[in-house]
Amino acid sequence: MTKRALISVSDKTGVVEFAQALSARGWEVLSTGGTFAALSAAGVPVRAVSDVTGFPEMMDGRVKTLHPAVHGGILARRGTAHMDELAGQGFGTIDLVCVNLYPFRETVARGAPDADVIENIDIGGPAMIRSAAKNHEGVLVLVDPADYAVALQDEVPAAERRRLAAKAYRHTSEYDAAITAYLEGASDVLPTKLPDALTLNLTKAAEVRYGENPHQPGAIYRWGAARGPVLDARVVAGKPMSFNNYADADAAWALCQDLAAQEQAAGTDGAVCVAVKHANPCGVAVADTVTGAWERARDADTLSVFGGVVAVSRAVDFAAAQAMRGTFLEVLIAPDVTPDAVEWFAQKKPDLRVLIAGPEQNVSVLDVRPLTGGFAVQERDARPWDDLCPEVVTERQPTEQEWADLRFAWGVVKGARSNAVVLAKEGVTVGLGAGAVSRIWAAERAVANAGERAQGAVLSSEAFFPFDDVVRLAAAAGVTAILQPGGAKRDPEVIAACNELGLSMVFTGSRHFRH
Ligand code: 93A
Repeated sequence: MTKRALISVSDKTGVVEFAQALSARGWEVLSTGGTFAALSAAGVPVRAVSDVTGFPEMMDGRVKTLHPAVHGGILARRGTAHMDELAGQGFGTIDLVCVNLYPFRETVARGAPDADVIENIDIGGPAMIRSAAKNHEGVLVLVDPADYAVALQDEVPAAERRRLAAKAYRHTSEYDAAITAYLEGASDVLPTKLPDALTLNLTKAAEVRYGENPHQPGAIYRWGAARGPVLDARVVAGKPMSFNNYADADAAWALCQDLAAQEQAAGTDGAVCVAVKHANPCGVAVADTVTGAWERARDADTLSVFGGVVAVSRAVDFAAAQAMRGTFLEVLIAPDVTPDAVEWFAQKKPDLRVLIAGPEQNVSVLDVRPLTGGFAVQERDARPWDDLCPEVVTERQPTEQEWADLRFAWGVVKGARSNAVVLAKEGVTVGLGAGAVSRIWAAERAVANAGERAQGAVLSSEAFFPFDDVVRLAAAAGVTAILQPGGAKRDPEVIAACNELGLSMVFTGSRHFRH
């Protein structure tokens, strides 16, 4: 009997050649709308699924393969009475199911509106994949173009069919996990692979006088229809934004939001203030009020905050505005600024750009770095603290206060350029070494910054320690607990140094490079 393959793929990589090869081997190929069009355009003999079901694709494609002619043809146990039941309905078997799913993760990743994301939840595809994988003794299931060649063998061994079935269930379960994460509001719906093509589609969003320096032309662009907290911020007072202001405000706001979410998840719900210089944090603090958070962040490094860009996680009121009186700042960005504060800024600090952050919907989760002739693209590092399984690797356990500080320091170090080391105490950074070309230099900078304040502070590093030198330096300065990813060859030496010096050390298993 003629064997039948149902091919319904969103990622059409290699599908024409595969269908051609099946057809040449005498298979009948059935396909859904888009796949049917692609195959017939390439001259591959193909039959529409709607011709087999006797129903047209309905509801914009929501219902195209959900029919007994399809699922009966897949699920009928070969060599049993199921075959008579199938024939009794006038249906034939489907012996191969080749399906990959609507690009759900990719749709989330490009910052599409919620309705588009929901429409990209595939129902019929996973149903067919799961049916075929259940009946893998009689049906081949293919979810990956890399496996197409396997199906072209004359006889596919039972073990191979089982491997393909397991792979199929892994595929649908990861797909469901991504949907669950999206619906629960997670920011990291991880694509296992970024799309083969990205449409950059950049349109000018704002003019700036020049780029990073006056001899470089520059402008601010929007990616597609994306909205951004800084890109779409309202400048309620001050001078026009510059190229560097945009870059630093975006960095400050992103770190501030991440830390505020972290505080909220930990149940402390403090106000966060982040001061940034040249895309790196220079003072970060949590407090009960915005005024308190600002004062602590400022005092963390009174020298570097001069000319800084400041983000706060709550509305700036008159009191907070006045607390900024004595410090020269370039930009302030907040979720809101009360009218009396705006008026005060406009009168007393006419140069300060005061921004009310724009709506954050559809913020791109992609992180793009320019290369000559292209871009390096990755997902933004949005891993939350709750994703980690921190493990204490020393005899000494961190105290409750140290745990809170380690979490806070980890949140800050993630937002700093590598190599980065952060010293923190009671919800404020006391020493920051960022953008250093060696880890020990980052640590030395942080310790020097901290001075006396290193006593009883914790230390966090975004990457592991190749040697025990950072531990010895930190201990000599008075640091009591250290958090780092772990995973270096000399970890045993590093842990031994902590034990010898009476420090606690926590491994997170997760590094956070930011080059
Ligand atoms: O909208 S669906 O959930 N309803 C269905 O009945 C259905 N059947 C196949 N999506 C469905 N598919 C999916 O369509 C497949 O998983 C595949 O990703 C896509 C292929 O559509 P086309 O052939 O029209 O490009």
